[in-house]
Amino acid sequence: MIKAAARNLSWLYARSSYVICREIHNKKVIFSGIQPTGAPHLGNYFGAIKKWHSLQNEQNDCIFSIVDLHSITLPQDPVKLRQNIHLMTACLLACGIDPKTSILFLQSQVPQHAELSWILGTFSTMARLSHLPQYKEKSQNLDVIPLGLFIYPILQSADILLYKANAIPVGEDQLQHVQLCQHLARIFNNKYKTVFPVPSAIVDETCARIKSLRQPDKKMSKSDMDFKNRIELTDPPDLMLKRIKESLTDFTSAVTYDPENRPGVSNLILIHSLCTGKDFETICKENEHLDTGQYKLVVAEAVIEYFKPIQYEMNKLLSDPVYLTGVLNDGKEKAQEIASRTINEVKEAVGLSASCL
Ligand code: AQP
Repeated sequence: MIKAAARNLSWLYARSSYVICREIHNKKVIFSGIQPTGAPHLGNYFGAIKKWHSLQNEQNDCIFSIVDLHSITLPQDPVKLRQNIHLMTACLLACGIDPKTSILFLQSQVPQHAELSWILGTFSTMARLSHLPQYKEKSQNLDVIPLGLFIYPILQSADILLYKANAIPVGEDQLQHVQLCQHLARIFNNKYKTVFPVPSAIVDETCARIKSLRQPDKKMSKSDMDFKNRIELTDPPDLMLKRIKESLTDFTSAVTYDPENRPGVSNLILIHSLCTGKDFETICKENEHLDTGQYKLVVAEAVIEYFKPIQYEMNKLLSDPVYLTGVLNDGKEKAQEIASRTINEVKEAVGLSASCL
């Protein structure tokens, strides 16, 4: 009988350790970043931040960075940049990023990002970087192209690999950059037998590319000079209404979802769907008696309602800059601990180490 009980007990242990192992195995290390180039817009929120929040709540190891080193690839006013760092911190917290369960930090406070970026740069080629679509798009209107604009995808790879992240939640615009990171991880692993996990992008197809309001063939973007193209999370309700009223639709008045032929109204239906959880078909059916002008008011109401609690929280946080600085300082400590372990491993592998002398 005692033997039988012991057998049962060991079976129980074996079973529970299997469950625990499986959970550890399934737990992902998530890394993602956002530039402090202004307030986040609906594209940032639905394409990235909302996913960060759900990944955090699924008990993954989440590391989120406000990537200020990336933001200076194009000129920034120092006073405005500092303000934007605080603003972005408040926005992320208000959107549910919890600094107790996730690491939230400012990229420039962890110098290992720049160090690893240099090392990875020695494995990359100018040919590969010059084919990246974001570089081509952003450099086409510049007479003089800053070097940072050319090499920032390598810094992005360093951001990811420094934390040995295996999953990167991003919008569609970042897919080629994650592919570059995969390529660099493989090259490094082959050469030095050091194991960087080869990360995968997590892209939610429905909201991977929220379009610009007035140029629906382009993505909504913070760096767009025309504010009318986006809705920022900090926009007061009347401004959100104004932006949606001024959005570009077409000469057909019906509310129908057809992203190919009717990108403007389809973008509004997508935003409406993301704010209400209703599917496209239900939305079109419910609003079939309206023309697109009237429908814009319905969309605006949904957007305003959705962001009301986030805005309330954000305003509270913005009135406490000491707390915001404290959050980033705590995050820096935690990020540095991981980053310094990885950079030491990398330096050792490459031979950048005096330890064998
Ligand atoms: N329109 C979008 N739809 C879906 N996801 C988007 N993202 C950006 N725009 C959209 C995702 O948001 C995350 C943060 O990206 P970012 O800081 O580079 O934001 P941005 O709006 O793209 O900012 P900028 O200043 O306008 O950057 P660029 O220079 O890229 O045009 C990323 O995961 C991004 O995919």
